[in-house]
Amino acid sequence: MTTFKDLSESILQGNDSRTKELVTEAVKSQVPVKEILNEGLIRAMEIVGVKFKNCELFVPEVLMAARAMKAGLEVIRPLFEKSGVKPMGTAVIGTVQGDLHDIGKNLVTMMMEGNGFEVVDLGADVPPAQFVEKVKAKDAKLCMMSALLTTTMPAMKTTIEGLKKAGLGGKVKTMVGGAPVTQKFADEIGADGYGSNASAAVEVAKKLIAA
Ligand code: B1M
Repeated sequence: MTTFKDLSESILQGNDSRTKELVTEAVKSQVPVKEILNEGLIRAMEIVGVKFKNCELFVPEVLMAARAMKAGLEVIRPLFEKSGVKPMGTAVIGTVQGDLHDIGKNLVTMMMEGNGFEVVDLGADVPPAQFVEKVKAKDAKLCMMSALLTTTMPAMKTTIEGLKKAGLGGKVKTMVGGAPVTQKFADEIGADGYGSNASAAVEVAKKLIAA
């Protein structure tokens, strides 16, 4: 039987095939998907973060861990996707310009899709103009921005300003998130919503759509 300790170890070792195997085993043993995600995959990346900060892990190891985590995510992704659910609305999502961190953004995407949103994922390092263009083209109800670096957080403000300049201010709701982002920052830059984690992001997105 898979333990979260085994799962953490396989992610820390950057072993993607083992991670996939362990997540598959956990699913077969009927461990709730949310638990696999929160207690297994996300917890492991938190440990990676601490080790990275303490210089116990370096960029290549962190990248391998990220790849292993993604392999685990792919196993549970279909379980989040409900078939036949009418889309709640379209959301455009991306990691802002200058920022390559995409794991948290991918999690938010997955949770949004699992909750019936149609999500257009622009990837990482997304310039403000690209957000604006896609929101317009897809008539999106939500523009969701992720940032993991304090240095890239200002790009969220620039993007919100770009949407307003393009006349989309009243049409699209903006949401921000990522480890260094706070509710206070979201308020300061005029974002409509903030999510501290992927589940919270979905709840906030639903409220914004309903408003
Ligand atoms: Co980077 N990195 N990194 N890194 N990295 C951090 C962010 C850092 C905190 C590490 C540290 O020093 N402790 C630090 C930032 C410091 C700062 O800005 N104050 C840092 C740094 C400095 C850097 C580089 C500059 C390092 C270098 O090159 N010297 C460089 C920058 C590259 C760039 O972006 N231009 C860099 C590079 C990398 C890798 C490429 C090696 C890799 C990224 C791989 C990838 O994403 N494909 C990486 C990683 C993996 C990390 C850490 C270790 C883990 C991030 C992660 O994936 N967490 C990270 C340390 C940490 O955060 N503890 C670190 C797991 C993920 C599930 O959490 O993304 O927070 P998170 O997402 C959460 C919530 O925040 C929220 O939901 C998610 C799920 O709950 N959320 C949203 C996220 N987006 C949301 C959007 C929403 C709502 C909620 O609405 C729109």
